[in-house]
Amino acid sequence: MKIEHIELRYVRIPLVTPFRTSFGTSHAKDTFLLRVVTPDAEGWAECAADLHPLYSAEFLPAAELVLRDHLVPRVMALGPSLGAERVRGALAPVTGHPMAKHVLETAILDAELRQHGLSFGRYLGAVRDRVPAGVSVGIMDSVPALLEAVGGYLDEGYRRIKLKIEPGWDVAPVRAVRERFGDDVMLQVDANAAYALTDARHLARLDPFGLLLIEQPLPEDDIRGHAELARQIVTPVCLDESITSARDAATAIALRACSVINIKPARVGGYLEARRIHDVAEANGIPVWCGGMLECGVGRAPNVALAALPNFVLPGDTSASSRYFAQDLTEPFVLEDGHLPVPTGPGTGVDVLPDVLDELTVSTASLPLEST
Ligand code: NPQ
Ligand code: MG
Repeated sequence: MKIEHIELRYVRIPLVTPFRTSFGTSHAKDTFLLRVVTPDAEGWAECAADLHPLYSAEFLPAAELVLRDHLVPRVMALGPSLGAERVRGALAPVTGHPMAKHVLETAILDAELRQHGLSFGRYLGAVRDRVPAGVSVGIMDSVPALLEAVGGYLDEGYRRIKLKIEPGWDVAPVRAVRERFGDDVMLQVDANAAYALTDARHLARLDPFGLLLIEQPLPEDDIRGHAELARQIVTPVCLDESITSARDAATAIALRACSVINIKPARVGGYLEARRIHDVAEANGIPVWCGGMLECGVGRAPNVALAALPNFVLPGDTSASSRYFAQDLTEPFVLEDGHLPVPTGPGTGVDVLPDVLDELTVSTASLPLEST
């Protein structure tokens, strides 16, 4: 495959409602779309990094720099042997930056699959044509406001509720949701690393509520802490930020630091590594689910395809477009009976809407293809 042009489109998409987590509040989705032009097809992908290095160390301006100065030159140096399955190896000498690697590999994979008329789902090994949708509910100013939001999502048909938690907003909101909506609601919580191991006894107060899991209670590098916490609480421990590769997954599983894994392709450097994590977890009897980074349709489509693999046995954060955006950059993903359809067209199976893209574009940059 020959790359003729690589372009970054920075976009800012307003959120329908502010999204608060233990690390901050977002009012809009800021990202860039990476477009790869080849003689036979175009590929598109969405960068999952935020403007600020809060969820992880990566952030958008750094992703652009590492792409321009380090990642794109290494991929171009592959010459005629360039292909999506070669990208991870070519980029391996560059330490870290999984989200920058992910956006480049995914755009190249999209171009390749479009060229061959193959969908992400078919390529990755999807076994379902639709996936159950969960929703991630931000930290609110009050319990009544939370109950109104959760009630609305349940009315829409979401199959699983995830509450964002932090110290001071954990037991009370979980109790309130259970009391109002009952024990049958599939309910889980996500701390985004906001706790310490010394909070173990406090977190054990969540045990009576029958949660599916608690996601990433401790800092990302604290695998041992998660293993110790998992011994002290009944709620299953799920890792998100801690898992950046299939090797991480194997380590965390072996050390009993988690009994569930959240797979985000962006966090692990792309869909090929995401599938390896799926396979490692499956071989160990560890269920996985597909996380989300407030993606627009460009990034949501391949996530939905991934979530159709066999060991994605829990509903993911693959919500409908309307959960985040009044106007998506693609045709919106719409909830049908609590599920999203797995796209079937070539590549991601979705296309950016040119008029919406123009309206929401903040700036455009071309990446030089000659190594400097
Ligand atoms: C998580 N996502 O599982 C992440 C965290 C997250 C759906 O809960 C801008 C960009 C804002 C990425 C807020 C969900 C974000 C973001 C939260 C990721 O931990
Ligand atoms: Mg998370």
